[in-house]
Amino acid sequence: MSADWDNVRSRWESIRQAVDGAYPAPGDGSSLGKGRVGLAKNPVAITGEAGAGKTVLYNALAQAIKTGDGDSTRSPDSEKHRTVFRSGSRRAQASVVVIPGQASQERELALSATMGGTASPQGIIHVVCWGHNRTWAASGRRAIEQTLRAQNPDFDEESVRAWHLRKEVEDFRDLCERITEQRAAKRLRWMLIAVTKCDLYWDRIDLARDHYIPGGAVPESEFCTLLRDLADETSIRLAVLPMSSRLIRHQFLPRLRPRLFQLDDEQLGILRSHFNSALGGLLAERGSEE
Ligand SMILES: Nc1nc2c(ncn2[C@@H]2O[C@H](COP(=O)(O)OP(=O)(O)OP(=O)(O)O)[C@@H](O)[C@H]2O)c(=O)[nH]1
Ligand SMILES: [Mg+2]
Repeated sequence: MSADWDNVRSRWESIRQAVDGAYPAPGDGSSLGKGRVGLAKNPVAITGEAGAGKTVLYNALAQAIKTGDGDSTRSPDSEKHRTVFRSGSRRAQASVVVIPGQASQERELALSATMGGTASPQGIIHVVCWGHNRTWAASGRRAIEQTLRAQNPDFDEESVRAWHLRKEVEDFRDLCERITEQRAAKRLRWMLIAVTKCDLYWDRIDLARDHYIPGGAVPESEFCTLLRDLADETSIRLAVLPMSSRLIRHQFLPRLRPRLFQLDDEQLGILRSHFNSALGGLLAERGSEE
């Protein structure tokens, strides 16, 4: 099945206009709530690179973050949640597993356990952040700095972003190959690409859109090519949405200038409620409603 990229793009655009004040947000008060322990319905996996924003995205969807809460820390293990998703009057149960981003035995085990056999998710939220990943350990930050300095002594924020984007696309390639070649995730029906941390690059949001949605930039990004192939080779429903889970400044590397957030709480709420309602729509498809 090939996706209608014009449609994907126009959905993105309507959210951008809502954040910029042209249209109101869907006021249906969607949210994830704590679910009863019961049959695993609607298994959803949250995937993506280390420091991309998976844990914080889950918490934002579950409305577990309040302004002023402490920051997130690296997740060494999978995080499993059973939740009830509320979108207007609709309720859908979901069991969500957040796969840790850093390459490790735990990550590999979690990925193969989640993607294989009967445990296959019906939906994947794949989290990307246009190169604004958090590198948790000081040793990791030093390693990036050394690599970049060797390539160019005047490396800057853009070089750090490019470094992360390269890793991000390889991570996505791996996910796509598991789905198309290894025939993992047999029950997979949809994938939502969450382009998160938009608050850090709202001034260049169109460039981010073209990096992640096919049909915009020429030549196309490698990410777009992978997404296009996924749409052509499978019947998975694909969506690409801008998102922001919390407002917090970003440090690329210790000696570089930090990037400040460019949105306010109200705009964050608009992004969140559009994301929630799209997710609610995907979860509610085909008999998964309570
Ligand atoms: N500005 C901004 N920062 C964010 C956003 N989402 C996450 N962050 C920050 O990015 C860092 C990483 O977020 P996490 O959600 O912990 O990352 P993760 O993908 O779970 O990372 P691993 O646990 O290593 O796999 C944290 O410092 C967050 O506060 C966002 O929407 N905007
Ligand atoms: Mg995490």
